Amino acid sequence: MNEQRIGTLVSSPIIRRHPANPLLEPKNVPYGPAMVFNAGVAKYEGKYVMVFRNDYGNAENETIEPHATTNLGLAYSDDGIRWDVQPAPCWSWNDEEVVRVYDPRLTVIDGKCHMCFAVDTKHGLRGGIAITEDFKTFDIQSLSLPDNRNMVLFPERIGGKYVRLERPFPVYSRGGIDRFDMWMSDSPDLRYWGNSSLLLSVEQVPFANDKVGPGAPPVKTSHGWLTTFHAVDLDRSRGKNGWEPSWKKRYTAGIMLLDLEDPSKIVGMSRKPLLAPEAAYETSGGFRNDVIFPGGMILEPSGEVKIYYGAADTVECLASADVNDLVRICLEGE
Ligand code: BMA
Repeated sequence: MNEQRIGTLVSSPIIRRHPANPLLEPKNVPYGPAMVFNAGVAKYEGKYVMVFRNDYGNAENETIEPHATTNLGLAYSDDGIRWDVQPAPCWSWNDEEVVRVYDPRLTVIDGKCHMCFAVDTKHGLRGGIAITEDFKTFDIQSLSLPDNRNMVLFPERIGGKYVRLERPFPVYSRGGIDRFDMWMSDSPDLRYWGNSSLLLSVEQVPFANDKVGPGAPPVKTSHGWLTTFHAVDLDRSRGKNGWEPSWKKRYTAGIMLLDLEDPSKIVGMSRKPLLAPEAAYETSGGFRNDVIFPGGMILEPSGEVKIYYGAADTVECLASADVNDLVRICLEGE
């Protein structure tokens, strides 16, 4: 299949990258990862908490170690900008069946921290949900059927149900290639999930031709649930773009607004990327350049929305925008 090329993309003028970017990079982590990225972030018990992904390898000779070495790290912060990285990883999972867990997303529900995560197993990719109160033990509530990934939870029950966004991988029905969309399911108890419906398809996003999936867990505004998503475009003419011998994709972050009572309804969506790879730490020197992968979003009392994202699959960054501007570009479709 020939993908329509997307061409140059730029970030929205309403978003500002933090001058301290990258907020976290491998040299800040005392146990030797080569990539530190795709974090979940929440405000929890009076602090900012971040759970981030560590992958291993050697940036100098551009080799990565087997995925089995992936683990999750932990950091705390008083301001969401300067992070105190804990001395050891907080979780990893590798056994006869499970290869690794990665890409955590944090949502506080009823005062407890809920973590969604991706799980590579020997029999497919699964999406997991766990509850943790101390970031030492993770009480797993459910693991999806394969293949599913990129789950995020809404911060409160809607119509009495937990709601999650997710990205299954329907290969055969979508032409045997990547063409993955964003779905939604609900649950009475975090264990049994159903009422699944399609939320956002690749075709609806002008800056995607490959896949779209959930970003950070949604935040509540008076106009609806504000939520980021990742949008991917593939251009087969791209070649080496990072440590990998060949990397033909680009990941951008989009933004949309979902109905407060029925989040399966999209109230508005910006037709342009919110964040497209432009800064040096997004476009060069990484494992996979031109990747922006949002995983944490915090609405501050001032109206500032902090958006945490993995850049180039190698470092963790922050950008922010005013909540009214974000709502406006969704409603105007700007
Ligand atoms: C996705 C996930 C992310 C990663 C992205 C770009 O499919 O694996 O963890 O950031 O690819 O490599």
